[in-house]
Amino acid sequence: MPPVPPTESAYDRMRLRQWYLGHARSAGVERRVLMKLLTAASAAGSLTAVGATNARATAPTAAAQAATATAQAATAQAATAPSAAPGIVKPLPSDVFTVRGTNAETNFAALRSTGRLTPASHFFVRNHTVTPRIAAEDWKLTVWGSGLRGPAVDFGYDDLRALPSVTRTAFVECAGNGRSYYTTQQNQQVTGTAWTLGAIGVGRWRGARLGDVLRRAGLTRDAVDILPRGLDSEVVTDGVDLGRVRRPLPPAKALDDVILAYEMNGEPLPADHGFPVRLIVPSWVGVSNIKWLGDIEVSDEPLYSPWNTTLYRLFGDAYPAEGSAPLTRQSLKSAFELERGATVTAGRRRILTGRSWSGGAPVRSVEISTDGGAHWHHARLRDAPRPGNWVRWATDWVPRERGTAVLLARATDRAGRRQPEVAVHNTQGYLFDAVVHHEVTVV
Ligand SMILES: Nc1nc2c(c(=O)[nH]1)N[C@H]1C(S)=C(S)[C@@H](COP(=O)(O)O)O[C@H]1N2
Ligand SMILES: [Mo]
Repeated sequence: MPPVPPTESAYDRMRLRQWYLGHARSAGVERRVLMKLLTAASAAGSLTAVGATNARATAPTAAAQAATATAQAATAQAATAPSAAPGIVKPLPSDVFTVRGTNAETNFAALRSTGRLTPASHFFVRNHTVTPRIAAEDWKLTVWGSGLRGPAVDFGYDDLRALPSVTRTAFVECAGNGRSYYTTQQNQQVTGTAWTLGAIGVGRWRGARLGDVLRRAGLTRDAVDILPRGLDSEVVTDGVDLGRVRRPLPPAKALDDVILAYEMNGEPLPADHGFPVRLIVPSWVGVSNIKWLGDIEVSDEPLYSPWNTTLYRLFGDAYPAEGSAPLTRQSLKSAFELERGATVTAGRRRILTGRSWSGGAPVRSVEISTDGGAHWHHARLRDAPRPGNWVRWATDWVPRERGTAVLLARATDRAGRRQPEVAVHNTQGYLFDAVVHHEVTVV
């Protein structure tokens, strides 16, 4: 029987209390260092927007510079840089991607020609360092820790493929998707990669259930945290080595719908998206979906890493000093499949298309305004709403007045949540959910 924890936030409050009391272990980074980072994060009111992480030793100087550029500089750089991001293997044509430091954002307009699934050629990449090249035959996954009945258990690529497989359609979306709008739309400072709305993709993932693997490895009822870790290099931020990307999952989620994916859209995973095996954690923040998975610690005491203490919590005026609970579900967003500042012809009918999604519940409806919010009407949904997926929508528009028109799309999900006009600020710019102002020029 899987342990049944309380709600996500109650689970976390308990963990955080245990950690402060010294009853939880900081996995792989000193407690003292984490405490310092935590203090800095909660005090960070006036930081400039940066991609704060650098690839250790491997990134060329240009990459390091790009990764530490300010939001404005990053945007300017993206406009002029050749379509290459240090450490990303696949081609990044500039009509499809905007390079941001070690990451590549999908241009939403480029999704117009794609279906509900995002092809690998269009899927955004978020790399803390660089894409490692790993051969399937050299790869193994080690499951280990105090929450197992016995010693560590290894699974090879073929072992994993021999387990019963499941297929799930799910988005992977960075928690910072939409972050730049805190600054450009709300005039607030945030840290992190200055994404617009393209740090999301929807894949059809096939793999083994994490629950099956954990049970085979001898999971006990005493396990309280499951810590998957990537094989890419250590992440160094401001001179502090945070270790390899890892973030604990509560057993309730790990045993629910999480898979160890080896296929994306019917093909082996591409290198940039985690080959040979990555985690897929439906509806949760992107960082949960650990790529290039190498080991999983199963612990009978609570675990902490920078990715659930100083990073991926909400800090700021609206939140307690130690931050919110670690982020779990993604927020609600909508985007037009149209270039920003596009030129459209007055008096000519056109079809506006876009997509809306929510980590909370399937999208129920989408409203559109073509006059900056004075009038709203419902868009036609072109997909059946499903959890962890987006819906494509369309609406007709005949632009009348010449000049600037502000297009708005506002989704409501089945949990009753509707995109607000203003997102509540947090210092790291996570979970933006406000309606985005999409300006176009009518000529
Ligand atoms: N090992 C590892 N896993 C990782 C990351 C990483 O840098 N290293 N980035 C995370 C983040 S922040 C996001 S948003 C997603 C992005 O997945 P994608 O690059 O396949 O789009 O992967 C997550 N998994
Ligand atoms: Mo992310």
